[in-house]
Amino acid sequence: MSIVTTSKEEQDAVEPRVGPVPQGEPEFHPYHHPAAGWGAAKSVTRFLMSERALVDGPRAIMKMNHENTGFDCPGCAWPDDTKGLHLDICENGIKHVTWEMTHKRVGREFFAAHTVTELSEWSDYDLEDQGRLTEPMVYDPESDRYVPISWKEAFELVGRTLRELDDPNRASFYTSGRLGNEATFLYQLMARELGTNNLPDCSNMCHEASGRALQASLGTGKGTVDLKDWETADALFIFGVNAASNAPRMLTALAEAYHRGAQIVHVNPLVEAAATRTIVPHDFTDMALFKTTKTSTLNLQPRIGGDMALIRGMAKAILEQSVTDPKALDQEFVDRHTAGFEEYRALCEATEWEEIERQSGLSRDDVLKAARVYEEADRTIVSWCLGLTQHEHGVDTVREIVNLLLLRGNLGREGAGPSPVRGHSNVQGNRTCGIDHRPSDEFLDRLGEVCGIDPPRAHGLDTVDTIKAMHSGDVTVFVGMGGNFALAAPDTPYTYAALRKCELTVQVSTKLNRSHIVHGRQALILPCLGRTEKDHQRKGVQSTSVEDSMSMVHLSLGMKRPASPNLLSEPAIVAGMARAALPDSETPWAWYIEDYDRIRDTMAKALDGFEDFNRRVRLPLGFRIKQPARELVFLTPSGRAEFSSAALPDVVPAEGTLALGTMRSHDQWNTTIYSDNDRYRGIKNLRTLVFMNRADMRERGIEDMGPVDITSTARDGSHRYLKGYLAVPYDIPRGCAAGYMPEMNVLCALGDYSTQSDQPIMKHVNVTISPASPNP
Ligand SMILES: Nc1nc2c(c(=O)[nH]1)N[C@H]1C(S)=C(S)[C@@H](COP(=O)(O)OP(=O)(O)OC[C@H]3O[C@@H](n4cnc5c(=O)[nH]c(N)nc54)[C@H](O)[C@@H]3O)O[C@H]1N2
Ligand SMILES: Nc1nc2c(c(=O)[nH]1)N[C@H]1C(S)=C(S)[C@@H](COP(=O)(O)OP(=O)(O)OC[C@H]3O[C@@H](n4cnc5c(=O)[nH]c(N)nc54)[C@H](O)[C@@H]3O)O[C@H]1N2
Ligand SMILES: [Mo]
Repeated sequence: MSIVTTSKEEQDAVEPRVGPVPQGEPEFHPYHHPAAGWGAAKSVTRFLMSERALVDGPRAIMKMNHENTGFDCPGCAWPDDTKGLHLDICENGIKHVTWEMTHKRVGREFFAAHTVTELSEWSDYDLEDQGRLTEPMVYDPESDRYVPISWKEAFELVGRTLRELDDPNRASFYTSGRLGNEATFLYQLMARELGTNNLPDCSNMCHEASGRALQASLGTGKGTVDLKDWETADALFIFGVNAASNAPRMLTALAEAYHRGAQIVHVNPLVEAAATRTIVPHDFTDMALFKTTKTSTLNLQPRIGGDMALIRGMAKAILEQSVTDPKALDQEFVDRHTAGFEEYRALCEATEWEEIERQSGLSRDDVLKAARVYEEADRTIVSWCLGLTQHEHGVDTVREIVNLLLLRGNLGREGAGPSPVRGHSNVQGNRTCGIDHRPSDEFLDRLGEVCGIDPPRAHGLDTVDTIKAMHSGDVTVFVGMGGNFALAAPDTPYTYAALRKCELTVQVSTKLNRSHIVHGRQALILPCLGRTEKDHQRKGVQSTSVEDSMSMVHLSLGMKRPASPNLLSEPAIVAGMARAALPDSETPWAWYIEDYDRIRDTMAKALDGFEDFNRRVRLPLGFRIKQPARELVFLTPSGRAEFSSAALPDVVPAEGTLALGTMRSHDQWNTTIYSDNDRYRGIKNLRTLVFMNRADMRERGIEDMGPVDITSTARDGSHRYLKGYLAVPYDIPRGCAAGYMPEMNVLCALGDYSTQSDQPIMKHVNVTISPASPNP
């Protein structure tokens, strides 16, 4: 791998403000109220008012997540309630829907009035706040403005540029996880028919580690549990997720679990709101009576990256216990279904308690407490999100979770198993439907046969490799199906420079964002329908399907009038590009778009688990994709669930340095910022902050809310900086710090990605923090 450095000039070229102009002085008051409940209700009302959607908003929300008659919440990937509870909605889901339904529009007059250079100085908040895009636009270098272009000409520009490439691998096709399954399938088909597997996606920055770990251990890239399992588990371990903000409907599951007496253990360097108590938002009696429910029975605060040591400690304790109490271990399950146990047992024995304590940052007592909960539970689910995956050793850590589950046979039965919390609402479906830069031969064989193409076999580029290749000139065409690549990717200035070197950048989007402003020599903005909107095609109104975190596939049907008559659906945009780029294609692109059932009929033949797709997806709750591991069928080399035996990584920060985790505030959706507040963490009017342990602050002479400079040091020794951030004294272990993405992507070196998953290391950035130096 080549060493990547960022020059000072590249860094200075970055626009610093992402969020809105703060509405007042920065404030920090620790939050002591329950999660959700009235605070959430108040916040929703404020948001609906600001988007002028007080009438449409609530009406749409009543249609959200209905059994196959509404649209799927475009927010997180938490599954819909299986009991037909129609109001399973949350504050942030409402915000994401309302954001899409805004009455504001960003039309040709706007683009005529502002040069791109001028817009590059705008905050990301202001760019998106202009409202929904209304027609295709092309960059005009002479006037430095985006000007209108017809769809036909836009497709022709994409087609021509792709056709002229001397190698299809000079193009890269990014997917953000909102894209529905049908568009996803066509998109990957187009890329592969062109001849490339360059299919980077947001999952490369998100759950790549989970997929690889589960694949290696269990022969499936997904979790094995569903909501019913959540409803019957005796113990829930929740690692590294800020559920109250990022998967709020989990709160309901936690409250229910508490009521039935389940143990709920949260493992997180920060005690997040979901680890305290909640008012279940759709329980009207609870709301009326301010009745709170606890959502935690034990909180453990390991150091950043310390989870694997904690899990190893729990496994060690179980194995020690099993010497005197054979019931602690499910020896029969281990013998029948697993491989590699003896090696793992030896490794646990050899791992010293001191090392476990040092690496986890927890006392042996705390580790034993967690082990006891695990041992006493008959059915255990372990759930996790980015706190575990965005690390160098993310794969090993997720595999360690599986190790722990296997010890007590917590797999293939009700109420037990691994349960990753996915990010975007259809990020899991994207993978299932072919967005994978490392496709298996079986997948390609079948795709080739069903679709009559000869798919390329060489692995393609992921997110990090795409950025490197754009920077070096190897990739010259970038297509973004949704998302905001410029801001979401690590090493902001380097990523900007990479995008600017492209011959053509194409962004399929709903709103104006940074990825339109940071563009290639030629650039297109292609505006698409949102999920809430009616998708009219030749054979009538179409719905698309999505897959949630727990492998349920169901239909999503938009019912709002489109934001503009000149929008196309995502499948139609893919087909338009494909027809222009592949004039001799035998794929019936236009025919597919007339009726998405036709796409689904092809998917049924090409994809595993999609048999009889059109019928099953119309069942009231859709259908669940078969999970072999759930049936104790393991598609691994040994045919068994495989224990992994990885050494504990050294995660203790070097003297004077801190491990910094980048994360979301309550009021944002990835690169979309709703406000400068982070209610559950007690923050108002501030995003440029760093949460620190007070002792670490004192040691460095940093005042409460005092200005600091942050310097990261990459593996290659290069430095990156953020200046003038405010230090917030917080309940976080010593040696750890935390702050917000996407601002902090400036600190993440592109070269610092996991050697196990290729995921950028976004939760363990090596930094020094000092009182701010006065401006020169
Ligand atoms: N409202 C809202 N919902 C969202 C999103 C959003 O931006 N806004 N984003 C969506 C997407 S794409 C995703 S992937 C998910 C992300 O959901 P999360 O994983 O909750 O995302 P982050 O905000 O990055 O929060 C990471 C959590 O991990 C903790 N953490 C950091 N380092 C460690 C560690 O070493 N160990 C442990 N145990 N914990 C650690 C942090 O304290 C924080 O609580 O949410 C999805 N849902
Ligand atoms: N430092 C740091 N960086 C991170 C992370 C982190 O924790 N720390 N998290 C990473 C993770 S988990 C993820 S998933 C990525 C997120 O990366 P992305 O998915 O690329 O980014 P988003 O911010 O979700 O994309 C927002 C944009 O999507 C477009 N959009 C919204 N709805 C639709 C739609 O229906 N169709 C289309 N075509 N476009 C739409 C809008 O134009 C909007 O501006 O960021 C990653 N970056
Ligand atoms: Mo994500």
